[in-house]
Amino acid sequence: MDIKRLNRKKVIIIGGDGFCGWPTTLHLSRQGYEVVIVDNLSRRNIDNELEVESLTPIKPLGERIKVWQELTGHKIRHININIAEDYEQLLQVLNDEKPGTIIHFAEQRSAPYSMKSPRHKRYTVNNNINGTHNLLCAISESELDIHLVHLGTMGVYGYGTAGVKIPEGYLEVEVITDKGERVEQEILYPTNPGSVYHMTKSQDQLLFQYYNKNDQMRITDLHQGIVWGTNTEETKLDERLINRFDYDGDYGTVLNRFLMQAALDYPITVHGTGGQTRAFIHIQDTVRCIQLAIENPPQKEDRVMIFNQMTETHRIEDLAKMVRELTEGEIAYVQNPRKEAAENELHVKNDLFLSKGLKPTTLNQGLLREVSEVAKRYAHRADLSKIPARSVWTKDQQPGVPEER
Ligand code: NAD
Ligand code: USQ
Repeated sequence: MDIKRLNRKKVIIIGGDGFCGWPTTLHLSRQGYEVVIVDNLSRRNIDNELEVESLTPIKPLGERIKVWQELTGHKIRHININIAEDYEQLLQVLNDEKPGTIIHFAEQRSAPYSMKSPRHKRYTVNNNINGTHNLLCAISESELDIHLVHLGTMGVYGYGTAGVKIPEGYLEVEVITDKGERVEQEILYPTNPGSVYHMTKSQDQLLFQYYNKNDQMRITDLHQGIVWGTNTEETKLDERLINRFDYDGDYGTVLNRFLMQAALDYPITVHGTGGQTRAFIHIQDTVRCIQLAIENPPQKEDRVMIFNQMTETHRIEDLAKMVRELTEGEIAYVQNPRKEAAENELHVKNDLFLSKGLKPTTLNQGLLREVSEVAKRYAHRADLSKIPARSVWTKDQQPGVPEER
């Protein structure tokens, strides 16, 4: 492989039109990276399918890119490819562009959407696993020494690990051989996905292990927690650069949903008892972490580098109470439409990002208020009928609808 052929300051962002991808695109463009977005706009089509829109009025991708260039002089290009299907075109893009880094955001990322029906389960598996494998295969076939940075999820670990601090990807185990000798071994932390979506991320991990071992591919897998917030320093520069704000029962993530619900005088929908504990990260830290990951690539001989991309953990009920205090909202304990533990502890290591210089943005009243104000500003765009989580994990479960709605 000829390292010199690569443009180290060029980044292909696959999924660069999405919630995490768009602010990352702008952040890296501002930092002097040449950015090419590859995105088939499937997320916008899913909005059409679900008959829902981002709470914030997002502009077409072409307009977003034009506004950014007018404001900053930085050029961004967009190539419309379905990476799960258009293998030859994807390979051509890699050979033409020769990027130093590819960031892979392009997966169907909603757990409830992945559980809606057999069609949604199959779409999620086909899109996510084929997309990831096509990308690995294309990098291998191109013979370019590209660093692949993938957005994975904390959900691959499962959440029921009382008393165990979740390590960054790997677990040291002691194996007893048939001669009775104790041998130390490092294995991938056993996966325990909670939805078809999370299962695809578990499968991704094996694909990375294999290509890393076979092709010495340089891969960083970021096990990200639930992202909250909407805007970043760059998306705030002009309303036409605004980021998505998903609030519906399929794509809205929990803290943003709670803030939006309270802002709209809708009951805060806690699933079950709210004893579930989850890992969180603010969108501004997402983009910072990705820059840190790009700038600290693994060496060719290294194993897949896994970072836990999260800054704090919270119980869902505690978040609901925090939002209630901030906004005087009301909490509704609704049926849990998911199959998940009613209560769990969660302790997570995130030493790698801290060691690379991340200064975590943790939950604070100012930031919560900022999201709540965005929700209030665009409240008139909300369709209240889209708020309840209606996708159930098994047929005998009930949707998460507050009683009076
Ligand atoms: P998103 O749905 O907003 O963005 C994904 C983007 O990828 C969309 O623009 C979509 O059009 C594109 N895409 C999907 N499939 C594609 C394909 N086959 N070919 C080309 N483009 C395709 O999702 P997001 O919230 O920005 O999440 C990005 C990544 O981060 C996902 O992999 C997700 O699993 C991961 N992640 C997200 C969160 C979160 O809270 N949002 C948390 C942890 C991890
Ligand atoms: N929940 C509620 N009320 C709601 C919505 C959700 O109580 O109105 C609960 C859910 O039951 C769950 C928790 O909040 O226990 C988190 O749900 P979520 O939708 O915010 O997060 P999740 O489905 O796990 O998925 C999101 C992203 C996904 C990412 C994942 C990171 O959509 O792409 O991988 O967060 S993690 O959770 O760490 O695996």
